[in-house]
Amino acid sequence: MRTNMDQSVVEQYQRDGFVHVPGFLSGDELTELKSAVQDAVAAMGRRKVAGSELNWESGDSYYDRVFTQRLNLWRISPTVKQYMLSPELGKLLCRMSGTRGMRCWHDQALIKQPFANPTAWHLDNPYWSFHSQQSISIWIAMEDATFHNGCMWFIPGTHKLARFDNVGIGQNMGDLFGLYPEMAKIDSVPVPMKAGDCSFHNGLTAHGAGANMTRGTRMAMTCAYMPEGATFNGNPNILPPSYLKTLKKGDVLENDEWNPLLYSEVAINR
Ligand SMILES: O=C(O)CCC(=O)C(=O)O
Ligand SMILES: [Fe+2]
Repeated sequence: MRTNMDQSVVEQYQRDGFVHVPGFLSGDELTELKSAVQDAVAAMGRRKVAGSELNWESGDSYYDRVFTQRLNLWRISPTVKQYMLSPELGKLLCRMSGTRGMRCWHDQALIKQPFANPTAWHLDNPYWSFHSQQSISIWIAMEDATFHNGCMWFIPGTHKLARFDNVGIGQNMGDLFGLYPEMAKIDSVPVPMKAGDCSFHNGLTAHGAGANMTRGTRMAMTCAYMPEGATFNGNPNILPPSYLKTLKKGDVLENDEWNPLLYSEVAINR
């Protein structure tokens, strides 16, 4: 994993709210992570969140046909955990987002099946159980992501325009722009990737992906991260009921079982 990043990459991320990093994984790393993700997805069957009885996929909704979505693979795959929760990656995420510590929010395998629906424009952070201008996600291409099979698109600078209001990932690609008309005035940028490339995006950057027009899959492994010290905003998202019932708004989200710490300057200086 290429976690040693030039300052120009960090600056690009901070300015645009996203950045593309070619060759993030070596060929061997790609092979190892991809087979671990495939095994974990197979082990989960129709269960969407590892280690949770909630959220079974029916398979026939519009959203189910945007992508096959499986969350928290790190809980059942030591290899996925080793990559997505790596301390070196955590340190890079802190550098990019300007925070002192980073926890895992959730990982996700996102596989656009043949002829899958597009991913409507959206923001990520408003879905989650904390609000932060510094949340960050990594999106790693496990297969080439192309114009044909649904590569990611971003709108530069929108992380500076967004509030914590959101729309769902529905059938209308452009609903987000009803909420944020100013974002529709900026040109969107496609990010086709070779397998092993990655992108980083801020949880408030507007992004989406095209339909998969091909008979092949478009497989990505992603992970969202929460700055250390972020507090509960009342939104359950994927937190389990047993944990939710112990939380009230404003509590710091610091449960190591659900949101493990990748890296913290504070812990290192202690
Ligand atoms: O892979 C996709 O189509 C969408 C990914 C996404 O929205 C994300 O990683 O936040
Ligand atoms: Fe997203």
